[in-house]
Amino acid sequence: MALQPDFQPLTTYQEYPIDEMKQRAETFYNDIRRRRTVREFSDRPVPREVIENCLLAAATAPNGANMQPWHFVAVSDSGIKRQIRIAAEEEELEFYQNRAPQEWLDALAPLGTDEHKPFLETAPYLIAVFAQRHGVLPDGRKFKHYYAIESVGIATGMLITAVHHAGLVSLTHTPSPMNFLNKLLGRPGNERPFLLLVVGYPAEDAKVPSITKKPLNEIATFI
Ligand code: IYR
Repeated sequence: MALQPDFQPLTTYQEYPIDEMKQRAETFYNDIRRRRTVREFSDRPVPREVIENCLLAAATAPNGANMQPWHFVAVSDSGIKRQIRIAAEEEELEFYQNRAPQEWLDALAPLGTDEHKPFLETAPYLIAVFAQRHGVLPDGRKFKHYYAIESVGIATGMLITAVHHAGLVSLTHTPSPMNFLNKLLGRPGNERPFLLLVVGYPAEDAKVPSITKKPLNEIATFI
């Protein structure tokens, strides 16, 4: 039997005067545009509470039929981080040496990436994001998750934003394939690794590639 709708007043919405709205939109843009993907991390520890609040923020994401088809594994254990590094570097070596077509390697060239992933051990937290392709009822029956990948993508974007807002940096890392994460982190077969978010402080001498973002008139059309 399907549940009946149960509504309550919208009490959390806040409207701002137009000038304040303009200011907020501009201020937010100017803050989020400072975010850079970082590949050189400090080993400085990060409070677990910060990670918890970032995950709670991510889990407020809009998602298909509110099934919240995600699971996050926050890894700070150095032994598990090492195992993740070893497994990821094995896949990455194969990727850079054999699997990646030249066109893909050419596209990555400006980023200067290679198969070495020391940040997987240096950074204080690795957050493995899993997408649940379907849900499982207590009796073991499966039920469909709608728009699972879109939902997890939105939640991950919000997680990245929350991490930035807290004053930390992140790296969206996608060792490919990354099914080793299920085994290492003990996640069930209905969960597919979506990405590994590396989180922490940047290394003091961290460098980032000189790249630019497309201008508004290329990314958007107003009609
Ligand atoms: N997973 C590899 C390759 C890689 C792919 C893309 I697309 C990037 O934007 C960056 C890297 C790696 O992590 O090196």
